[in-house]
Amino acid sequence: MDDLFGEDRTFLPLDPGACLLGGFALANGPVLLDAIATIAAVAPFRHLETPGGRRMSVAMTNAGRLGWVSDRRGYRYDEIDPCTGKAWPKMPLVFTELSRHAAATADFQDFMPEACLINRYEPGAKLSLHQDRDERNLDQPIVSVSLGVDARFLWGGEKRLDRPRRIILQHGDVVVWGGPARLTFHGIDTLDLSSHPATGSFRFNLTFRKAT
Ligand code: MD6
Ligand code: FE
Repeated sequence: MDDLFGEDRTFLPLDPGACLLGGFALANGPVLLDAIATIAAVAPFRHLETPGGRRMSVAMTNAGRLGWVSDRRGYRYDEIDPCTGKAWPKMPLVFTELSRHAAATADFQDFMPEACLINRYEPGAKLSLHQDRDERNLDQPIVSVSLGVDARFLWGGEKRLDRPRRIILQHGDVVVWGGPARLTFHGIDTLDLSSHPATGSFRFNLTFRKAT
């Protein structure tokens, strides 16, 4: 699908090692949203505390062997959900297969996700510029799936102060990045109040990682 500027969103390179696969997950949207609801019934969305003591505006949960968590002690991956004291819900097969297919399409073969962080944004929520560096294996890419309300994705550089580009992420879009782009600073700008037929005022994001 082309946008007004004639860019091909079905495979849009962002930087070496990073690309947007526009609409890649569109056909799986309903199944993915069903799976998110099933996961959240067991491991509820919660607003984690940052190591600095602030409540994150994005609500999070996880699926898979490992889940990403944050508290006063720092950021880490944990096999146990601190909310329930139990293991995280299993990664649904559709998650694993979609993320592997997206990674391979972006030329990262044999991606094997261990963790799926599920982010839920409400209007006003945002995610400040950050690097994903809590994973031991930085050779593996990250696969990120957007569902629901559009977001302005901030795509920066190697340094926090590099001025970020703004890229609109829509329902069904997938971003894959790794290799030379693996430590690129990125974030999500404050979510607008709007509505999507599949999710109401929410945006969901799935990020798949090999954590260990
Ligand atoms: C989001 N995503 O799209 C936030 N991190 O809601 C991330 O922070 C992110 O999309 C690493 C890789 C892909 C991502
Ligand atoms: Fe991130």
